[in-house]
Amino acid sequence: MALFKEKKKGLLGGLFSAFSRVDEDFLDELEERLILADTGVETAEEAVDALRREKKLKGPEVQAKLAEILVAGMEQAGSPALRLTTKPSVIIMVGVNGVGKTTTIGKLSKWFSRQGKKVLLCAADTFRAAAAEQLGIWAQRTGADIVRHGEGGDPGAVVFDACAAARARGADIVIVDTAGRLHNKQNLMNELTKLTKIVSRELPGADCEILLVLDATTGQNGLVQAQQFAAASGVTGIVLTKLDGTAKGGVVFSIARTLGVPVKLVGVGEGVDDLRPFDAREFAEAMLQ
Ligand SMILES: Nc1nc2c(ncn2[C@@H]2O[C@H](COP(=O)(O)OP(=O)(O)O)[C@@H](O)[C@H]2O)c(=O)[nH]1
Ligand SMILES: [Mg+2]
Repeated sequence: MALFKEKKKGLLGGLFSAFSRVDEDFLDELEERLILADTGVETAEEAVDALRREKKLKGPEVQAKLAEILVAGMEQAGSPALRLTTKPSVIIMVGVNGVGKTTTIGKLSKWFSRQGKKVLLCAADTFRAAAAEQLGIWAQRTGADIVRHGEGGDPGAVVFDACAAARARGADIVIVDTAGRLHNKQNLMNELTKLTKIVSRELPGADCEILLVLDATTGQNGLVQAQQFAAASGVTGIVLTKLDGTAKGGVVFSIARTLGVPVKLVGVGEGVDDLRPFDAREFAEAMLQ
């Protein structure tokens, strides 16, 4: 998995060859580098403490053990698999402006289309006309249907129509794009609650993933915002975007701890194919290369 396209060596790579065993010098250096890689202080301390008990390990064993420790820390947050078993199933994308919601929808649309699924995009970001246009381009490019209203329309009405269209046209997956106006947090949360209520009323029994999109390049800072978001909007999973643009992928490991929600997908570029299902082990191993 090409997680760190440009930087073949992560922040941690050289460490394991430079130190031949687990001693305090190694552990100090490791803690520092984990923090630099944006795992957050708590994750770094916990990993180092767990490794301190493994003094007998050498070379690649240390690397493998550390990966295992990091992965175990993530598993508490739940399964990374998308739960979309019903027809139709719904995905609602939430998150602040610019994190990559609309782009991720384009990628998901291609992904599901390639599996032979009928995808319906729902332009519930009615805040800017450009938002629906951007989604329209993705719909065209990936062969998906789209339901959109005019600028300034009621997002709830678009979702309502999209649910009706999904039933009428036999869509497999409905993907809802939303606006990310965090400056008016209470309104935003109320709106998201309203949208999920409309979905459960109009498509009773449909599986619904509420995916919070986070930009990996904002690291620990982004997490503070996300915490409020996740608490208020019933988020079921995280999409971590722009991992290609940072060597600090370690933020993945503090997301589970901070938000209590599993990372389900990662974005590794601007292209339509640059989306990966999240695999904690694969990710940890790539980060420790
Ligand atoms: N490098 C990189 N850029 C991304 C990724 N995902 C989205 N972007 C870019 O981030 C910018 C904002 O994306 P957009 O989908 O419009 O964000 P939204 O406001 O949340 O809908 C665009 O320039 C995207 O091309 C990613 O995984 N990697
Ligand atoms: Mg958008």
